[in-house]
Amino acid sequence: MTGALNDMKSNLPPGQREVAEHRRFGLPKFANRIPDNLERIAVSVTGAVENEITITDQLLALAQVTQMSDLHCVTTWSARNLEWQGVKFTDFYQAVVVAEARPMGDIQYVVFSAEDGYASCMHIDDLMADDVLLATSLNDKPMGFEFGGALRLVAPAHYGYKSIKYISRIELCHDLSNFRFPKPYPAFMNHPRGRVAYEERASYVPNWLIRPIYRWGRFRALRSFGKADKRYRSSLPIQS
Ligand SMILES: Nc1nc2c(c(=O)[nH]1)N[C@H]1C(S)=C(S)[C@@H](COP(=O)(O)O)O[C@H]1N2
Ligand SMILES: [Mo]
Repeated sequence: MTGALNDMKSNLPPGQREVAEHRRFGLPKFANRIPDNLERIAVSVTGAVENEITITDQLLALAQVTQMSDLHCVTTWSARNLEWQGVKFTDFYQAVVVAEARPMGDIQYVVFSAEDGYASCMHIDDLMADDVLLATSLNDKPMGFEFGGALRLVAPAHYGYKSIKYISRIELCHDLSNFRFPKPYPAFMNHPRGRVAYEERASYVPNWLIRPIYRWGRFRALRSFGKADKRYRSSLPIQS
């Protein structure tokens, strides 16, 4: 009951609770993996394309947008009013992927890979939504290790696990036959679309069961990420 009241008061999607602070989060397996390159965009475009390409700074030549949006994690926390800067995925798709990589056949999904070993998939129609960004900064600062530099996806209508950080590869696909949610995590943790409005948190498992399991998983993940972040900060040269 309290949960339902909270949801109504804050207009959050079902099952979500607002967090005061947006912190780096994700799957514990990837918490300690620090990408070598957090500043320079270097992303390959592969899969069903005529011409494989690598994107670097040309992304910065596209129209830059600023967008305020919320981040809803499947583990039931939501961070609100995050201000991202970057380019719209549709602009990138038309200007770079279509023009230079030249997609082949009927593209249905895009599989993203990241520097830390994480991977995610998005339906192509969902990527064309106006609020999907390839972000380069958050609150006017480069995202860095904390929030997924050099490049991350921002897909506010989808659960956080679709907003992949530290992007290294964008693969165009006709179907999801080659995609598997990163091991050792079970396949049910992935939903092909993961839309918040339909509460597509996971596959096969009902939400009444997945919500409490994920709430518990959240604390485990927070511990892993808290430790990893501390280790990362202590490895940095001291700023004078
Ligand atoms: N590369 C990478 N991207 C990732 C993850 C990850 O572990 N690695 N975790 C995902 C999950 S589960 C969430 S909720 C969001 C968290 O984003 P944040 O670190 O900005 O809070 O990142 C998503 N993108
Ligand atoms: Mo998440």
